[in-house]
Amino acid sequence: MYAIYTSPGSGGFAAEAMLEAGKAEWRRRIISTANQQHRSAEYLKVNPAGQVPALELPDGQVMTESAAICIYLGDAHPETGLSPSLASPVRGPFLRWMLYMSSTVYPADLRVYYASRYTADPAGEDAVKARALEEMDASFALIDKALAGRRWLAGETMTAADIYLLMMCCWHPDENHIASHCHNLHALCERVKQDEFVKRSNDFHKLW
Ligand SMILES: N[C@@H](CCC(=O)N[C@@H](CS)C(=O)NCC(=O)O)C(=O)O
Repeated sequence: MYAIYTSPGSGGFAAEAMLEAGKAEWRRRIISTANQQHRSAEYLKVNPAGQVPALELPDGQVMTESAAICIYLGDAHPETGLSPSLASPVRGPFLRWMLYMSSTVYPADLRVYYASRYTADPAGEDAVKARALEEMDASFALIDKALAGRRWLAGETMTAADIYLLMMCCWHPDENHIASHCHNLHALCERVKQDEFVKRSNDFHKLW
């Protein structure tokens, strides 16, 4: 059985949609970041970085990094079609977008939410936040352009990249930004929200 360490509204959202889609046996272990449970000595033994999500595999190994977890679960449950195989021409674009989001958009979002961690000068926090938001918006504009004429980010069917992208968009501090500035992206998000496994993950995460 898998176990996912997760907190409401966190990067666990995409991982849990993948677990649901894979019809895997799994359980949720709630680590409330709001209550600082991710800083507890017990949880730091699971993920020394003190972050969620973390996935415990059936053999007891622990994986961290939300994008890696999603790619892995898609690979482990190929019948979902959510992680295109190495034999697929879509594998390259799929990995490209997963890593782009986890290495660019997600960190920019963390700078928006935890601005105080990114400057030694308390007076600089607003500037950190403003620049990080600009970076998020530039990334969303880039993705929106790449989506012109496409239904999905990679290939012709929904993949984990689309679920991950929905999560990034839901984290935008201005809930109207995507709908008003990124029309292709907004349409994709509305499509992904219809997926039953995504809906089930959102029952816990309440991203929308
Ligand atoms: N690179 C990590 C980032 C994980 C991360 O920062 N998670 C946030 C929640 S979305 C967290 O644990 N925040 C608590 C904190 O940093 O104090 C990933 O993709 O999994």
